Amino acid sequence: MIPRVLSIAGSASQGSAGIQADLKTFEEHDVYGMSAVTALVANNSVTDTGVFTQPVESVQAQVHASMEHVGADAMKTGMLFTKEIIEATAELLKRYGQVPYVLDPVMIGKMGTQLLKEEAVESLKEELIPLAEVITPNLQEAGKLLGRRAPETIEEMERDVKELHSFGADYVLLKGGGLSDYPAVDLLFDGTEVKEYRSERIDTIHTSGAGCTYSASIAAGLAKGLPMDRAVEEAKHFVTEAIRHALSFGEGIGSTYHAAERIFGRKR
Ligand code: PXL
Repeated sequence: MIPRVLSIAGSASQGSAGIQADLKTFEEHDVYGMSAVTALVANNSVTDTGVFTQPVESVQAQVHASMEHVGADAMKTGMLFTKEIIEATAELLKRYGQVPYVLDPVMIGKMGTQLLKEEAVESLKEELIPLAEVITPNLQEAGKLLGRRAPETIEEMERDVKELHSFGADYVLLKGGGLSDYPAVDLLFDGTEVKEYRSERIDTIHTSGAGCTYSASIAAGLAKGLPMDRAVEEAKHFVTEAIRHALSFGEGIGSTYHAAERIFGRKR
């Protein structure tokens, strides 16, 4: 049977991030994608014009519907927005989530919009992170989870990736794309060893959806049965090409191109 992946996340109308990025990425990986939408974000390349939250019962009904009739080989969460949705998601994962679960701790969108309420950060830490196979924070999210400033060097990233592991996920992937003085270095920690994934730094502002695409690609790899280090390695290539061939729509931040690896291949 085709591997199946469920994403519980927000809709990003621009088509670059959120559920849209997840489903496009799943399709590129030949896995069957499903969604439970937590909130709708109306966004364009310059600004977000509205955030419309779904009621908890809607999220629950969407997950029940896909899990009872299709089932999943991996799950992913993105924008969860409220404490109530996080609590409901934790219950749903306990019921259905005996499969790898990728938690992307989405907090603030590229346009500066809050995608996780301030008062929900503790619930994310206490209720969801311990259920995750891997969490994929960027530098700002790592800082927020640890209650201090974001790491600014690779040495600080190494310290933080180890500390984040104590929150209870099996793996932590700390993404260093925001360290502008370095190549794009991400660190994966399994509790014993830090593994490094490097790619060249691509000079573009059009990176909307990069984090969603990366975590969705990892979830697809895990659904296919790849071990974590291989799933991350493949996803790092996938997102690097999606950024290299980003689409400069509109007047502001354009979109990562989810089909880039298929259309253009990998640059070696
Ligand atoms: O890039 C993070 C992100 C995630 N999820 C949704 C978003 C965004 C950014 O705009 O809108 C729904």
